[in-house]
Amino acid sequence: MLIAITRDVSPTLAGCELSYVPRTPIDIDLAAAQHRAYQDALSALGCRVIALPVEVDLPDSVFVEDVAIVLDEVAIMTRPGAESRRAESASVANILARYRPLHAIEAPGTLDGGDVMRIGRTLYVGQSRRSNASGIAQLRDLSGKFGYSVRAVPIAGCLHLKSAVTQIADDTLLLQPEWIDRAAFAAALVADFRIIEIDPDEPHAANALRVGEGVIFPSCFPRTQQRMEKAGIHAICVDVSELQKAEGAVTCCSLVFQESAA
Ligand code: CIR
Repeated sequence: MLIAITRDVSPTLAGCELSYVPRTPIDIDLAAAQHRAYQDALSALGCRVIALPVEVDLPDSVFVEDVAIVLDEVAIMTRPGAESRRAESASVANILARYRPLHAIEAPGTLDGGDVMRIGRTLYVGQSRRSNASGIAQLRDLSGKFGYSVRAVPIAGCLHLKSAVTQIADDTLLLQPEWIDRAAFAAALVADFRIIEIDPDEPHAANALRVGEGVIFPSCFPRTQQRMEKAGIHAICVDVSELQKAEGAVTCCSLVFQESAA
């Protein structure tokens, strides 16, 4: 069974961290409604959704992806690059401990889950403002014990690796070429990977969430969605406009994993 850990939207979301998008007013009621629809999409794709209670004092706490990396055998609590986000970890660690042995990135390392994309036994990690060399090295050591290899990937112009690239099918990546070099995935390409580039008019469209055989995708990127459809990939579209104003998107609002550890 697939588990999806989520957390309801904080009423203080408007005080979120922002790096590459300008601050604009956020409609909190609409954000909460959009988040419920997102949770419904996760359920429709077969997840048992666990909604952690609101953290009123933690504006970004809806973005649970950033505080943990859940692998088949183990979960690694990150140490988010934004100090304001570090207190989000405790409640997520509590729930994850039911499903996986826990390890943790320690100071001076920083790492955001949004920077980590797994393809097979390889973890691609964005060298972003949030994830530093120590955090990446610690991830390499911790995950290496379970047979994963880590490849650090330069990114530019966006918050996280998964702002620039996500996996949308066994053999397909969705990628924003202005923010990441497709050559970083040459090793995966050898195994017949396809890369679909986002439509240039939709610069933020590379973040899609693969859940089982399905994909959740923001409804505001129809041109990129059409490219996916042409490639035979059908997405469930959700409106996440208010979460996007907080520099979030669809991967960042959940931690999705198989219930039983390998
Ligand atoms: C932040 O800057 O940390 C939040 N406002 C947005 C985090 C989005 N997380 C993600 O894409 N994994």
